[in-house]
Amino acid sequence: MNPVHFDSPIDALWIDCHLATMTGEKPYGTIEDGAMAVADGRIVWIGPRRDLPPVAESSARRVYALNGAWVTPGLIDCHTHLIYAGNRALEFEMRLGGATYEEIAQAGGGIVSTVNEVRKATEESLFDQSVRRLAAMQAQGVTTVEIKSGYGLDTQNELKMLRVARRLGAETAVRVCPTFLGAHALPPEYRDRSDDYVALVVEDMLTAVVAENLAEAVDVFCERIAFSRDQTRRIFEAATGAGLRVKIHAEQLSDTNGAALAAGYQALSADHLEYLSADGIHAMAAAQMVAVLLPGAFYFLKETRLPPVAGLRKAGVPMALATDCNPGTSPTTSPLLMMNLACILFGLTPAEALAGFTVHAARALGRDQHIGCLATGKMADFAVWDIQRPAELAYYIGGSPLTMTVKAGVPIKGPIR
Ligand code: DI6
Ligand code: FE
Repeated sequence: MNPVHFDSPIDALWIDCHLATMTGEKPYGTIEDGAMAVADGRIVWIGPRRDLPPVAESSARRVYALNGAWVTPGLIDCHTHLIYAGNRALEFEMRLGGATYEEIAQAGGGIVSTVNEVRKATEESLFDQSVRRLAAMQAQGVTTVEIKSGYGLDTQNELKMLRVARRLGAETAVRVCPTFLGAHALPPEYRDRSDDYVALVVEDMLTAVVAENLAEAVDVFCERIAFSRDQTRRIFEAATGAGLRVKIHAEQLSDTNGAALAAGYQALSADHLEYLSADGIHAMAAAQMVAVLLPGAFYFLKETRLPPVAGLRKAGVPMALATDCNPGTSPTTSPLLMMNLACILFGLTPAEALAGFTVHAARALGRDQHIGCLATGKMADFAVWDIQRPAELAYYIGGSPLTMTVKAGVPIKGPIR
């Protein structure tokens, strides 16, 4: 039991609820009929209500009785391309008519068409289009989101995207973790000159991103239709040299052994991973990386090759889940739907799916010291759900039983701006 300090006043006491703490060995880390005390935005006491000292209720400035609701850590969406302009419904129709994602990309569609939209958009318009998606995520319990650049692909527009990310964090109730993904696709003006583009990413963009402190991590799309291993290495050298953590889009469409390459740079995570090999799994385990699985993209591209979930489990590699929210391969803002897809398509348990959007997602962002589970000392970021058991979160196909979210101890009500 944790020490109790109810001599100084606490800001809020949360009672009449069940807690899925996502700590310990048991699935969900359940505390039935639990209680949580919050002061200065952090959890200062958590446990079964019967252990709560009677003085706690009188020393709390506010008491929230939740009517038997379930409380989970606030959901963390650790891989998104949430900032973009326009959409790709036309391309969706083309794909349904028989064109493949790679064919569309090679014909100048795909990512590049979103790049054109983003370059045309003002910062204001990009913000307005993106904040709606963030609001939709928040309505599903999200309190932290990672957002990647990668649709600007020149210095000015990559910075524009990251400034929008910063504004989203400042002007909404959602915590934003920005990632620089200059190496997402080759912009048309660098056709056949990909090494020159990588030089621009490293020398120009990254320098500017670091100077303005606009990103916490650097990501690379390492794939035969994107950037090579050598190019990825060059970017990771520069990024780690500048003190940034790295992550990688790897093994999505083929096995380029990108996860193992990233392991050599103490990467936070490797993401997608349908084609991850046994060697890749072991490299990730040794480097204590997180495997970020993205069932939305798998579903939307009608992929058939499954990520090696059993191998990851056996090797003890934590599995996070994310929406991959993007206009081309995962046009969704729904973490709950991703949990359902991960259970049905990838064979995760509902408890693993929730861990994928909480404790393991926090680690994929290097934020696990402060968020991702409900424990003494953690930020009081949580979601309150009108459900009977936590498996319901992965059970519904769409829909959201969310009652409210709380960020740093503050209940978030209504529209998030
Ligand atoms: N992998 C993906 O699935 C997305 N980016 C990436 O590196 C696709 C992004 C897009 O098509 O706009
Ligand atoms: Fe992605």
